[in-house]
Amino acid sequence: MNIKDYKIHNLSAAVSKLNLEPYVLQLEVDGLAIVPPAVTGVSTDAIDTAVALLLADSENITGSAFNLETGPDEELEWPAPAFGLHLGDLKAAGEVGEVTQFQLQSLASRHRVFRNLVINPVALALIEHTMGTQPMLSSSNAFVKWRGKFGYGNNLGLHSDQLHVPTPWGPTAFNANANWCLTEYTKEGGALAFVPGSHRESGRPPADAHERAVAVEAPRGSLVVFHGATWHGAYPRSSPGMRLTLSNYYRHPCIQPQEDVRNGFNPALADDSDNPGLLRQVLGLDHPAPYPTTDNTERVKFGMGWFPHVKGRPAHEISPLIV
Ligand SMILES: O=C(O)CCC(=O)C(=O)O
Ligand SMILES: [Fe+2]
Repeated sequence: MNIKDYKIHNLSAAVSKLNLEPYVLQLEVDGLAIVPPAVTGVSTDAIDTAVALLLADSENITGSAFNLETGPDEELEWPAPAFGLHLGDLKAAGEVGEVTQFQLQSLASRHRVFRNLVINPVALALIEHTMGTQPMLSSSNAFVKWRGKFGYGNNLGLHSDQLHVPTPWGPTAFNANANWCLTEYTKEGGALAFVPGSHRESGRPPADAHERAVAVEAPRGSLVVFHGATWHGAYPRSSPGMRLTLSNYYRHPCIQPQEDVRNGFNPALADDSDNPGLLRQVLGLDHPAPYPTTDNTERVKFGMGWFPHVKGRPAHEISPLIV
């Protein structure tokens, strides 16, 4: 199916047309589906472009060149802690290892290739299945990862993405995730780890959950979709080279976004995508909430914007209510 033809709220038709029944089954039973590149409709060229952009951005941000086969050319370190999270303290407590990963953020603003992945019909249909309603984007990030013993530590960093939602959780996802494997996923290569069926446990993982974790092994270009309740983390990368992941994180409309998409995304960029209307919808650019007020007159005009006026007269000209 072409992105141009995809419409939200026609889900079972989209699932059948896109041949997604096996992945809906995996989502239902395991809480996570691995969709091979041939099913996603995404070209190798698009994956190559995403990789080239992320490697260039990684060099631009850190100052070190990066190579898929060997990792960063130079050793990296975190900045001295300025406030809040003291990495130094965590490191002393054995909870942080060497620097082997960082994130690149707000990728929907970065390039058309990332915008098209946000509205990829296969990803959207599977995410919509987990939520039972129109998904919206919460954030679009990349995990840039290379070799290192520690990774997320002994418990593999297991967590559920919808961790801010009060428990007990039900079958409807409040968040769900589409991880695009921009490089091959193997256990030694630092693949995603997850606990099959954990989306039915209705809450966050216990301390020993990693004993039941399995690796998500998948070829480059695969799409991994998982329910916001599914316990997941990642293995450390023991093999040379890099693992690159695009994590498009979606939300149920009742959940606030991680990124301030409404104010941070230049709406003109939506036109530079394969389906501007759908992208605007998923980014929530035209969503009625929160009301887009700027000054007091605008407050009156936007909001509900539905006021009575005197019968038989044209609509009343409203002046600011507070000056
Ligand atoms: O692969 C990883 O490092 C973890 C990914 C993850 O937690 C996520 O995308 O929510
Ligand atoms: Fe996560």
